[in-house]
Amino acid sequence: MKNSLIIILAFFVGISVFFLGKEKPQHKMHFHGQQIGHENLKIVQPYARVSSASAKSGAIFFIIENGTNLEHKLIGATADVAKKAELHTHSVDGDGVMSMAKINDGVNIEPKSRSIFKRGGNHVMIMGLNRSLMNGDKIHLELMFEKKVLKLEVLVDNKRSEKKHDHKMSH
Ligand SMILES: [Cu+2]
Repeated sequence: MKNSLIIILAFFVGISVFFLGKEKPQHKMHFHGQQIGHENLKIVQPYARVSSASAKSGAIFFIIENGTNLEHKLIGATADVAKKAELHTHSVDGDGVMSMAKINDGVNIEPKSRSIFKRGGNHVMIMGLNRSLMNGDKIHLELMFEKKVLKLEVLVDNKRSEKKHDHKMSH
């Protein structure tokens, strides 16, 4: 009697271990318009780059995650270290020459999706820097969305490579 009880117990322990082991980790974040698990509008992985300590301009990159059920539109930015901050994108002309262009009509982020601002693509351009920026320096950035303003601190990170993004982006 005791033995069969132990066998039954062992059986149930075995079954639960089996099912626990099968449980896959939950990936709440997805790319390309798939579900995002949280319910906020937020900025992740921000960083800034300047070409040198004497540069008069720089660029800020980040990912906007719109976990809400509303469309959000980024329409402008300000930074404490610069006279002016603009939303920029890159375009390639007929000769394959890449140049920057100001985004005049904002950037829409669909509900439950994300928008990646990265090198060679969309970025916030900070112009007329009022001091020299070095690696590790802090920038106070305000991102103006139509429905709200997000404030964040961005570190200058000239050594950051874009590899992490490229890997996640590949499909
Ligand atoms: Cu630019």
